Amino acid sequence: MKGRIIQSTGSWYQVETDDQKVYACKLRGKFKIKGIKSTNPIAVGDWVEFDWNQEQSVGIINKIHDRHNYIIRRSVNLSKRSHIIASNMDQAIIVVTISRPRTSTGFIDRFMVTSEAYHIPAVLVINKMDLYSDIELEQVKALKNLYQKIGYQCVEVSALDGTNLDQLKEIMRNKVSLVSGHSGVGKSALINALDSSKDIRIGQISEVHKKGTHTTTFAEMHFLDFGAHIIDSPGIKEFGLFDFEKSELSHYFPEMQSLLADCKFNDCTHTNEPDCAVKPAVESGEIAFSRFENYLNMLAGEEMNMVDYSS
Ligand SMILES: Nc1nc2c(ncn2[C@@H]2O[C@H](COP(=O)(O)OP(=O)(O)OP(=O)(O)O)[C@@H](O)[C@H]2O)c(=O)[nH]1
Ligand SMILES: [Mg+2]
Ligand SMILES: [Zn+2]
Repeated sequence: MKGRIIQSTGSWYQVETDDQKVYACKLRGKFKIKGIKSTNPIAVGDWVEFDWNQEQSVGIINKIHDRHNYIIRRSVNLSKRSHIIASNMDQAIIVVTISRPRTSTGFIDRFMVTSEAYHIPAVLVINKMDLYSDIELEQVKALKNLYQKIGYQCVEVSALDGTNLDQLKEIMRNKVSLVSGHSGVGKSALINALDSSKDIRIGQISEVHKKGTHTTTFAEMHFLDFGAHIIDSPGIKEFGLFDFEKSELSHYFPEMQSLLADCKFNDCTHTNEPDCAVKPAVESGEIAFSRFENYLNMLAGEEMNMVDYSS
């Protein structure tokens, strides 16, 4: 039988077949996947083959299919092991909020750059539209204009009152979407709102720090009744970058990429080089200053190597 891993807890895996039936499975013996030193040999999103034992109600996974793409979180400790968060997704949805908690453009841009690097389309979802002040609504507008102009799909939603959830459903239908973002932005609440039969545990926003409390602790794929797969994942604080060449980074900023041919040097980093085409575009406002600033921060190389998309 063939199915897709929707959850893994220790040595047990929940495998969903094409008819949305779920089977509890274990791994046959030791599994090693070449090239990846990960703490989990099988991740949410993986397609596997398994034998079903009717009497014992247990499946044995005997084959894992090649991954189309995957996201790795490198462990911060000394062992060079990493954890695969999810694999085989069609798009990555970043859920952000203006307040409670606040999401910075630095965080958004790291997410967008990583998605670009591995050709996973990214969608920006601005949640909690029900609670913003007039000033915050202006910020929503600015954020939406900024990312739409670059070419990203943006949706303003509210899990609480249902605003624009139909629009989000259209974006998600017939696809596998990874949902990511800070703790407390409402990733799990959105899933519950998109499909009323779902009852995923949601957390509180701490009154002191206005932040989430890390309620979701492992990735899990859910099938939603309008025909979509969504991978809920634990909130992340920082989104580090993969290793890249300095002259390569601007390739992952679509609005810069179209100008690169006009820079004098083809390895231009758009910092101190003469006859650069990107810098004048920042000065004229054609490229948003926040994008360029975040580009420079990434170039300076802080907080790298925490999360990695690969294909
Ligand atoms: N006002 C308002 N509150 C919301 C909305 N969506 C979620 N919340 C609240 O935000 C809090 C956190 O929601 P969760 O769904 O647990 O957030 P999460 O992103 O899954 O957080 P982690 O699992 O910790 O990563 C809960 O108290 C929700 O009720 C919304 O659209 N409007
Ligand atoms: Mg959650
Ligand atoms: Zn340049």
